[in-house]
Amino acid sequence: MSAPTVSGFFDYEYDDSYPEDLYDFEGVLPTIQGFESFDDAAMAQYREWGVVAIEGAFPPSMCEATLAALQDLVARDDLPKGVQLQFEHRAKDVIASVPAEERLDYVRKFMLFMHLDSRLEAMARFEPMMAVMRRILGDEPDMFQDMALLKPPRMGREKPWHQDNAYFNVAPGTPVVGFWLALDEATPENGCMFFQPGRHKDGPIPHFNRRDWQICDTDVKGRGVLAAPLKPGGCLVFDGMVPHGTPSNRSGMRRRALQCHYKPKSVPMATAEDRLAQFGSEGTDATC
Ligand SMILES: O=C(O)CCC(=O)C(=O)O
Repeated sequence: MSAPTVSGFFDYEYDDSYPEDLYDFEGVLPTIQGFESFDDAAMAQYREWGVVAIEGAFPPSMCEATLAALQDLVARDDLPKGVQLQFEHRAKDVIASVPAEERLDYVRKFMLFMHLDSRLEAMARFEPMMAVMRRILGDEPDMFQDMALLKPPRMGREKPWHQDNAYFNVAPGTPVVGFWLALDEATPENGCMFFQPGRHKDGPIPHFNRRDWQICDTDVKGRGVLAAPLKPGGCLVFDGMVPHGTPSNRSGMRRRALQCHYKPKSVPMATAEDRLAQFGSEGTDATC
């Protein structure tokens, strides 16, 4: 019997070490309850801090359907071109013998898959969430990217500090809203999100190719970090310019999450040159 075909590729071998105090935090991001609580005060916090945390945003049935859809998709051996499925490096020796329905526990990153399953499309177009997006963007939201970082137990590696717009070809000043949905309880131990609220106002920060395309560690430390723990079904709505990161999952707990990014429909995408002119470190004399 031949080994099962597995779509996807592996993360590179990496050194999972970073300064131990990189995710020290001064406090915890406050939460509101449900999208319907996204009122003027929440809007003011979004503008001021660049992030709002919402518990109980999605019903448990929708989270279960989302997880089932993710599990079904990564079990497929015929994923269409354009979909990116990346396993953790440490899954390399075992993945061929892992039952298809357990593959999700070995995935690092899954991208551009949302259109393949109506359960996921329903989640990405959940009207109470879209109403919040419309309010922030002042336009019809255009979902231009979807992704899941699954951070498997004891394997899931760090996503170093970054601004999301450093990854997107959008013109300077384009409002981008990130949406991050916790499918398991997310805690500081299993790799919840950490933010530097308010720092989106400082504009683009130089990014460097180190453990990832990231902000220099020394540019992060000691600058008002808040952790954003969430229960399953809780979500974060955040500005594409607010610095954030997630530590490695060194715990035995799953930390599955899904994220989408929205821009105003009337604003076109720009070029990689536009992006690097803002976030690239070459030519700016910056070192890391
Ligand atoms: O889910 C995570 O661990 C980090 C997500 C994130 O910040 C990103 O992919 O931009």
